Amino acid sequence: MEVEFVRNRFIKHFDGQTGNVYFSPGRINLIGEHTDYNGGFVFPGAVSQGVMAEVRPNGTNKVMAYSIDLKDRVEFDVDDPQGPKATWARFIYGMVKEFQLLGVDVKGFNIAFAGDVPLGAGMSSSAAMESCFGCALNDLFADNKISKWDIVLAGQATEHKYIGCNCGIMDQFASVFGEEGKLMRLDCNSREFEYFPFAPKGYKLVLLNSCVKHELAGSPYNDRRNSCERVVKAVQEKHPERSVKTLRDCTWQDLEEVKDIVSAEDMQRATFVLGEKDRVLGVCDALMAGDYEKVGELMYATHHGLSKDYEVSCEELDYLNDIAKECGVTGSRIMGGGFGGCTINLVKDSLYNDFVETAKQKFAAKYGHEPKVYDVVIGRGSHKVC
Ligand code: GAF
Repeated sequence: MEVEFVRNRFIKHFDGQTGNVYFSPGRINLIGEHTDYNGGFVFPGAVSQGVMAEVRPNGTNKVMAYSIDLKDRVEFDVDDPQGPKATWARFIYGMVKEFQLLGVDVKGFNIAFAGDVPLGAGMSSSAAMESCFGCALNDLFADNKISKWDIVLAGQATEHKYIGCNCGIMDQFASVFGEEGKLMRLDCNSREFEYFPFAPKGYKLVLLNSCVKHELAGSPYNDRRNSCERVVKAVQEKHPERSVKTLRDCTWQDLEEVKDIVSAEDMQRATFVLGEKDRVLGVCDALMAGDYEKVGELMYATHHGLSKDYEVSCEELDYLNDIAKECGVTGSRIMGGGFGGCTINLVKDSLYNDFVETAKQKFAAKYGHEPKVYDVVIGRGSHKVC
């Protein structure tokens, strides 16, 4: 995204002066879905698409915000206890509130922002906003003293308290910590992570967007999390002597022991999560061994689990996955929270054109429109642009 695009609008919609410009990306996730809020592993990376904001303190206590994409303007006081109604503005409000809780004296500012992360595509446009606003608040009002992890947690708290999505920390983590050309394996329990350079020779990562829009806030996403927590509670009751906090601390034996206490549906969800934990570790080993066929096999297994056990797929995503299989694509699966959005595909260079063309044709024949295609470029995390 071009700075001039945001700057021209910032100048036009405010007092003609310029401010500082910040950028934060959306993310992909190679594997490890719905594991973050279960204390498991995830394997994300930042993408080149993101949110760019120009921000300037305005000497008042008012935030004057302009969404370039929605052509909407909202004002609120930094001490307003309720905050604005418009969802897009609540992301700014939430970050302001969370920074205040961190002890930062946030003053009023003018902000205009735009994004090129497709909305509802499972690429974390929300986290891109949160971390971009967090990066700006940190620079303008906190001398950059707020740690990256605190920005990640402020973003997650914004989702929980002001948006209504009880998400984990993967998306905000990827947006803040991302590095060019590198994926990251994060242990969501200990928060330890490692960078993995990712440039598989002879393969590409490509996203196919079904254009079925997902909306995680107030959605079955939170129900999935509740299912997992019910299973954890049952294991805790069986084993008060152990410290069981999340499904990460549960074994297959634990699941077996509570299978008659929890519902079949909750059990099915927990089964997926335990399997997914192993698959992320399997992908790490396979990547280190350069075994992309194994990586792909595990991606298909994840898709199957997300579709049949965790039940966060939809007909369109399953169809894209079937097409990938038919075309001989190495690995393919739903990416992100699910209920719509994209599949992520690991495809051999030699098959790429055939796969993308076939997917476009077949999908359009069935659903009346082509899927959108995004070649993945693993980009840099949150930063000040100028
Ligand atoms: C969404 C959430 F925001 C993440 O925290 C994560 O749970 C993901 O869905 C599923 O892996 O993107």
